[in-house]
Amino acid sequence: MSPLSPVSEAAYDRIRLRQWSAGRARSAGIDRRDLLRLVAAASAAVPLASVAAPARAAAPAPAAGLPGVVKPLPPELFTLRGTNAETNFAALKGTGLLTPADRFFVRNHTATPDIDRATWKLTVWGDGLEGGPVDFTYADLLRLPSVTRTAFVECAGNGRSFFASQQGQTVSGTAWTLGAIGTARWRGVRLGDVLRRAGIGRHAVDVLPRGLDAEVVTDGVNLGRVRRPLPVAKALDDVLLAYEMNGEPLPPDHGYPLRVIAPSWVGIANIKWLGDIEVSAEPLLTPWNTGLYRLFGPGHPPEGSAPLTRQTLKSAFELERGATFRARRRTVLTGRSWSGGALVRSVEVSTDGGHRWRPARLHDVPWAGSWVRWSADWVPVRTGPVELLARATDRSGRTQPKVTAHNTQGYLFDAMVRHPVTVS
Ligand SMILES: Nc1nc2c(c(=O)[nH]1)N[C@H]1C(S)=C(S)[C@@H](COP(=O)(O)O)O[C@H]1N2
Ligand SMILES: [Mo]
Repeated sequence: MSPLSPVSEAAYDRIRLRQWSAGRARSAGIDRRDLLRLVAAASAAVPLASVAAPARAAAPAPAAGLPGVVKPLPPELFTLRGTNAETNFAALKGTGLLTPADRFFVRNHTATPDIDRATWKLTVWGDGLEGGPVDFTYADLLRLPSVTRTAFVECAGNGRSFFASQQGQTVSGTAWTLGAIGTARWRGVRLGDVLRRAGIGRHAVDVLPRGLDAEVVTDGVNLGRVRRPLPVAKALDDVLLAYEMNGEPLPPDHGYPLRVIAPSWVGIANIKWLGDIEVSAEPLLTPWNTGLYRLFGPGHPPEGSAPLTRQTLKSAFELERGATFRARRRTVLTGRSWSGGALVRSVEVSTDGGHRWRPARLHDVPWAGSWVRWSADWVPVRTGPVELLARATDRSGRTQPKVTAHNTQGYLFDAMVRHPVTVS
């Protein structure tokens, strides 16, 4: 089978997993022993989320913000979590399908770097090319055919805190609620166009985009710069190199001047501040597809599941937790549902802790890699505390479950989330 023929994601991952177990894949930019240590730590649920002190911060911290993030992070829009900022879902109410950049979540391993577009270039290199390295300036990229597409970027750990708060389970990593997602209209060039211009060979199997932000040091191990391989089949399918977000140049915190957009895939695949892309004739391993971004724990092999690819099915209310409603007053509950797999088919809402369910109205045509807005009327009758729930069903017939199977790093939480409110 030619590596350039579209293999299914699952088949590819099974092959790469076998290669990894057999020691036949290459560790890119990190010692194999360090990688094995990371994998061992991951299976033991030792926190891996601590990161180096932010280096080369682009700007001093704004009043309501973080030292490593350029844009303001006012508390009505964001909840700060370490080097990251989670979007408050309530702040998405009335914003339309696209998430404005001022309220788009930020996930930084270290800090937003300060990059000068005039001297910046993208280098494509590696033994998967027919020839030597090829550089692209910003102007070169603007001259290539441009494409536009709406896609969400969502952290694989979005919803992680509910493993603990709803299921009583210990997981490591940033304690996101449901706001580690945003949807934007991205404009840029096809990664496939850039790779073909750089002379990708038929023997290429992995494509490794790497960021220009600082190296990540965790538990005394330097993991190097943020990088995570994409199989060639995905790289040549629907992946963009984006220079615009919602019609504006990419904001510094979201990858200026160029980032990867890998629709439907885990957030880590969407490498920001892109500096170079290695095209490899061998499968590549980095911390972000070995110890990180696999499922570890009961039911998974010691080296973890295959690397995570697609995001899962989720729903969220555009509402503060603990919001209050007046009894006997009609109110419209709003929210969003999304999936990286089969499209959302329907959404149901419960206003009595999950006993009775009724359909929500969908306000968008479900579209791959995007989300669907929905609403449901509610006239609360009984006063006191109550839990709201929303659950989506996708076109494969799968409905969000009551419980997500545990994994040590708390990825891909897809269970229904109980949203406490009070009626007074
Ligand atoms: N270079 C680089 N790219 C990165 C990251 C990073 O820290 N550095 N974080 C990744 C992760 S884990 C996520 S979830 C998304 C977040 O994108 P955003 O900050 O634009 O919302 O970017 C990804 N790309
Ligand atoms: Mo992420």
